[in-house]
Amino acid sequence: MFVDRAKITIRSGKGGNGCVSFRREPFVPEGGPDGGDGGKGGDVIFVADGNMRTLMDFRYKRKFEAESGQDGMKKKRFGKNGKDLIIKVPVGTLVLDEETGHLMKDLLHDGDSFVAAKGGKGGKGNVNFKNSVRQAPNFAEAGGVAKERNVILEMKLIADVGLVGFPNVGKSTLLSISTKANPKIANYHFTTITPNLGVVEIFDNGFIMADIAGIIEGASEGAGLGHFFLKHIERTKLLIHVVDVSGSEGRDPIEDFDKINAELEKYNPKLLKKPQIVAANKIDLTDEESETYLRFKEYVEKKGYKVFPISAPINVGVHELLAEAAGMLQSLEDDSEDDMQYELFDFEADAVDPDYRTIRAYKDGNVFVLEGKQLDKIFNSTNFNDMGSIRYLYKYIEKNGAIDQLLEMGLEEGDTIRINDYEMEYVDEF
Ligand SMILES: Nc1nc2c(ncn2[C@@H]2O[C@H](COP(=O)(O)OP(=O)(O)OP(=O)(O)O)[C@@H](O)[C@H]2O)c(=O)[nH]1
Ligand SMILES: [Mg+2]
Repeated sequence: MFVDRAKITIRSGKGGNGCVSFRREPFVPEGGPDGGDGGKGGDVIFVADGNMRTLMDFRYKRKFEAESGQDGMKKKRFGKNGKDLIIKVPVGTLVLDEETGHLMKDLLHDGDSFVAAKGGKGGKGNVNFKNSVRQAPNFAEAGGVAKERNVILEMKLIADVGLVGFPNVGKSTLLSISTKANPKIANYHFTTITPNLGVVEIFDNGFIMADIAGIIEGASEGAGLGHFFLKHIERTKLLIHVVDVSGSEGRDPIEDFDKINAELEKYNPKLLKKPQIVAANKIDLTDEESETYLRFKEYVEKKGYKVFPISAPINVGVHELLAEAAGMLQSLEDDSEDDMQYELFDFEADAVDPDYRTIRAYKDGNVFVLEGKQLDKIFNSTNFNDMGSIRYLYKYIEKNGAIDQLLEMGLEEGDTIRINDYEMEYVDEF
């Protein structure tokens, strides 16, 4: 089975906390602060790996977490940075943010990489907070929080060759005879409802062939099933257009041929510009000298396509067809890159949060509550056993106008202010 979508949870490492420590030396009565900085948390990084073919691995492991930074230590020693977590994905994987559905990155080339969750910054040790007034800072900065998000990995099938054609013309039969793939084959329309992939092993380099659902008239506007899968063949380098030349269903092969090409062009004009080889299938039900076949051959060749009469189930003519495909692939440049139709989401903009500094104030019963993102960060860095540290928090709140807001809401001396789960009594003069 071919998996082309997976949902996973990633989490970067938390930054290590800054250390609170003071130099202790014999005969030095009051050593200065010497708490070192915490290490940075590890990033979660996606890397495209040319050796991976599927997203199968992600069905079994769904949680990925980078290492946290080590806390700072005394004697100004830095905590170690957390190790980045590298997640390998197949080339051609799209990484989408689950919450917004935005495309974060399209990993198109072998080795492409991107940071999907940045590790938290290391907190500064108390040695950094010493100044002329504050000789003995009894607090340090907490490490930056870890970032967790759900991402969807999506992979467009990257096949070298795409099989297109009306339903029931023998596309899956051709795939099954050319590769180890085992698609369902049956004598009715839309036997194939999900794409199948197979590796054609011919000469030295194999190539990947994809079989999609049959295409019918109107597919580009959504008729039938084929349109769901046309996107899968956008990135193929070459198309094999399978036509039932026996007219076994009462249709004319030339009309079939034109209709499919018209649908491809309507869906995306680039599809019709791709090199195309014509597989004239079910030749066993007619013959190479028949008028219908000769008429078809002449028509198609005049348009510049090569035609190969084949009978897929009995493996007649298939080798010649595949050899032509392999030869053409070798002479083709990879034109898949300019096929991008996605709007790129500016992932970095996500980090610039206009709301970061805002403090929200409201009343919960008798308690005055304050909430804010930067407030959270400073709050987490506060050492509540140390007056200097609490004062720093208080000054921040005051400077941001939150106290004024609370006073307007009726805050009086002795009232309770709550930040996260910490409650403190309001005193007018700190
Ligand atoms: N006589 C004959 N029958 C064939 C040939 N190729 C395929 N068939 C038969 O045609 C029917 C349809 O074959 P499939 O390979 O399922 O066709 P498909 O194009 O994948 O069909 P959908 O998935 O429905 O679009 C099956 O019954 C096959 O056995 C052929 O060359 N000669
Ligand atoms: Mg099929």
